[in-house]
Amino acid sequence: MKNTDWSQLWLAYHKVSDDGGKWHISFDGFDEKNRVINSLKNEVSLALPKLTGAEITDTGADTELKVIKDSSIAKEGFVVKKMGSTVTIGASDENGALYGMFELLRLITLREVDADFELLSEPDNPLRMMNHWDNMDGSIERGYSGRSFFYVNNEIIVDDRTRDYARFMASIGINGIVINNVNVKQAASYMITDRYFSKLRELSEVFADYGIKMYLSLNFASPIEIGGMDICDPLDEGVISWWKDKCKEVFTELPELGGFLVKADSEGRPGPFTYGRTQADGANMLADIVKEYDKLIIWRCFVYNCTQDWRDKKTDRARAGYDYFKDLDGEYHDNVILQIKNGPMDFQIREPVSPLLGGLTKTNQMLEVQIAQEYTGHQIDLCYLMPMFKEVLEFRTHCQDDKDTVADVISGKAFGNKNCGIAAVINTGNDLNWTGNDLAAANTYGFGRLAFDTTLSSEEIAREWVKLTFALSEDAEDKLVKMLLDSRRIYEKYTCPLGIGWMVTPETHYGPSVDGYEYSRWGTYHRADHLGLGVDRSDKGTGYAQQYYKENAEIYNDPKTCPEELLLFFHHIPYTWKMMDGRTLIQYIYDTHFEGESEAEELAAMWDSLEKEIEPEAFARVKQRFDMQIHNAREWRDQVNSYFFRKSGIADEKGRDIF
Ligand code: GCV
Repeated sequence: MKNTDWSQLWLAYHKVSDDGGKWHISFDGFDEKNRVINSLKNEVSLALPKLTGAEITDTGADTELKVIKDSSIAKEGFVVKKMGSTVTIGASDENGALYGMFELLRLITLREVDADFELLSEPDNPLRMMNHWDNMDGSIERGYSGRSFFYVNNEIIVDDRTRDYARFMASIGINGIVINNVNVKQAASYMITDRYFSKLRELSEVFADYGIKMYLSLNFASPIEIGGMDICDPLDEGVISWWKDKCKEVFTELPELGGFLVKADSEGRPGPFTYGRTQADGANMLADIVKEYDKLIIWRCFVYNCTQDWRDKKTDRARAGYDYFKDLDGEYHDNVILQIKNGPMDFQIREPVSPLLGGLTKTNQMLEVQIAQEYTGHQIDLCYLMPMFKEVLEFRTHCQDDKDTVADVISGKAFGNKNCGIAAVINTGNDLNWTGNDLAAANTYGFGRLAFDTTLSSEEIAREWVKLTFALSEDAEDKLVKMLLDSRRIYEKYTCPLGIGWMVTPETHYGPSVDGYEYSRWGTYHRADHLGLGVDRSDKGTGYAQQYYKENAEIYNDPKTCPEELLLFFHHIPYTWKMMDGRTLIQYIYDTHFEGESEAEELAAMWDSLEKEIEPEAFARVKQRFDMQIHNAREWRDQVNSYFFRKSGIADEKGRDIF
């Protein structure tokens, strides 16, 4: 049966059989009145009849479903077991029980419940969060799927859609949601005042029903903006006392709130630097105050001077995070978590892993990725991001001999931290299908699944999502999974080669503008001249490569050992440089851009071939996006190739037209 309810994403529960029979549900050790257990009951009562025609009954059941408290299972983990006509979900807490139920429903949808089985799953990351960049006027910074569903005209909305959203998030194991943009401006500064408390409480309770803690982004200058003070110096007694009173008020009014996320001293946002204080001074001041309420301060490391002049060849934005934060390692208090973007720059299609991850060894760390496709195609172009996230998670930092991957660091396995995990800038909005491009929901789903279980492969996640969302023949399913898996590589081919990044239209961040440079008239990101391109970040250049532990620093420092996909991130390379396969760099650029464009056309053709199996409206929505993607890919191909042809004066060996 085709999926026709796009508002339900992977919880559409399309029918898989008609022989569900009668189910009886019992609870042992869990309070049936608990809000999360209540959500569990609601979900199973909604899903089972839809999936299998099953009836929930008190007597004469064919299947016994037992939800049992089992303290041997890790926090938020679960066991799902089927033996004959008895299905058991074991968990040590309510979240685990809810996740176990979603797992069971997933297995039923995937038709994996015929034989007896036992499955144990315990979350790899303690915190699994979504960050919304929603503004209170209803716009979304870097949002590509409509307006905000949290805010309209500076008012907070809590409705059925909010509840559905909470269900989706719980179904993939998300346990924390930051509901407002890290750029906290105008009305959003008043979120921590009684203007919004009652609506915020309502919202936080919807989340709490699904085991999710709500968080707010905080304006560091709140003492000035809403408190009428002249300063927000984190070491000033008056400022500290203002925050104490404010936090008391906030956590009394919003007991379910998990804490605050802070962007300070970056892109015009206020912060401790104004007063000659460190990032640790700022974070610790707030953390000490919220500690009494058992809350967290999540402090972003995306701190850099956006107006720096790149004509100075030593200046390097990539260095900033490490330069500002590394020396303060060990100074951050226990309830501070540093949130670190996956790369040192800004969510480009290819960047090295941030050297801060694992570079810090005495500090709670959280990885920040972006599923909103700011630089990766705006949810117009297909770009399934799990392969990128897997690379980041599996990266060996060499912070110690073993247990040194990014996954080890952020899960707490490396250094024993409890306050740590992973967050994604989310890609949802008020569009019916939530993510603009229906296929972009694979990233929403995938992020949650991967955050919970970092060992899942990109393909396993893609296949699950396809099966849960569509009802396709095996052949069509294989095609769609392949499209997803190939999409990041294709996008990379027709856009920025070899880790150079950007070359994108400033401000909008969609479409090519090879020399496009944000914030100033000086410099380019690629630093191309008539001989070559790329940024020398070796010890002879900006020295960025030396921010890594020795093993990685040595590899990155030398263009001959540097992984080729990052060559131009780390080195300024002549156009005539021989790549590993013998091609010159310039030929590689030409070839990949021609290939990327034609592979984007192949993706579109593959989608066309699925027409008979996909419900017409969804088919048309996605088809329209592929048309736009092809147009975009052509523009990238032509602009990048002609730019470097003119710059280098070297013709394409294959004699193709370069416009
Ligand atoms: C929320 C990039 C984006 C900004 C974003 C910023 C951040 O610079 O373009 O829109 O601001 O990252 O992560 O804070």
